[in-house]
Amino acid sequence: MHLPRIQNPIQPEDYKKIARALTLVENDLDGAEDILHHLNLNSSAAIIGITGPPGAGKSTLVNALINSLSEENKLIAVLAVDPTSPFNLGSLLGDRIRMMEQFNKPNVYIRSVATRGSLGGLSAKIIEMVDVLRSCGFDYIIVETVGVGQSEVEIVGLADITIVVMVPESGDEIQSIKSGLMEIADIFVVNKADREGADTFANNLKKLVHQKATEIPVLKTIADKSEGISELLLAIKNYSRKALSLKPFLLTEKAWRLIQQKKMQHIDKKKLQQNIAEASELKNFNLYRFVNNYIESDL
Ligand SMILES: Nc1nc2c(ncn2[C@@H]2O[C@H](COP(=O)(O)OP(=O)(O)OP(=O)(O)O)[C@@H](O)[C@H]2O)c(=O)[nH]1
Ligand SMILES: [Mg+2]
Repeated sequence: MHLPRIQNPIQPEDYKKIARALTLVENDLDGAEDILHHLNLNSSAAIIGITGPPGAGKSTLVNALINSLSEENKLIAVLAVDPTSPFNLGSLLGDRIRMMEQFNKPNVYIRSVATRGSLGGLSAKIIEMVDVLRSCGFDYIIVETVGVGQSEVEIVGLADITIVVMVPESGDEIQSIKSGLMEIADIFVVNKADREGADTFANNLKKLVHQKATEIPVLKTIADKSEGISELLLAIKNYSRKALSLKPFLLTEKAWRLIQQKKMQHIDKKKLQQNIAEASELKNFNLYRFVNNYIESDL
């Protein structure tokens, strides 16, 4: 199957081809390997990861970014990673409605991706799906994920630029910024800057971030009014140039995850549980010895 090399406006048959290729790759169906082995990855697409707590305004921000980038005639793809938690169903429905206006834009492709929950966040095939989109010729590929621990870390290996979205009410989360988020964020956005406490929160965040002597921008936005979006886009574009020097690091992160997936694909967790249940009945059960034996016998 040949991937289309798209142009603006994207042709209806190309939308179909993209959707089909993504489905094959996402579900590892026949033809998926063939697509992946013939990707054209020389394009200069920018992969933007957007993560942050539920309801921070990530989708609204994506919407606003799409509007601005469309004015520049860019081709944009969005992968919205659905959280598996049923608590998010309400806002997911909201996402669909909010993003609906983009479905009429001939330069935009939007798809939601189910999480497998396996690694706590991102879908197992998200790296491959992004590369399919890159190969089709999109200029910007945006991946939205809800920040739930692991997925924030995973997104680093995937995206050229990781944007962490916070809100003025995230005061309590400042601890998590200290312990981890700082490493993954290339840009911090304080969204809902129309709310009380936004300036204080943004200033505290700035102080914290700049203590580490890094030059991570901290920007304020009001996504639903498209305020602060041009500043954010500028920061994204400035960062894209820097990201090039990180390429071997990013490629290593991706390779790591792909190898992990391939190595693990034959391991059936249910069977593993059965085996452990049986083995742990034995008197001198030892998990470390069990794991060693398991690896030697099964792989
Ligand atoms: N006051 C205010 N509300 C906003 C702003 N940006 C988004 N919202 C609202 O916040 C709510 C959540 O926005 P979403 O864009 O769905 O947030 P999200 O982070 O994508 O949510 P999940 O995908 O469920 O994690 C919506 O009702 C938005 O209209 C903002 O800048 N100010
Ligand atoms: Mg959302």
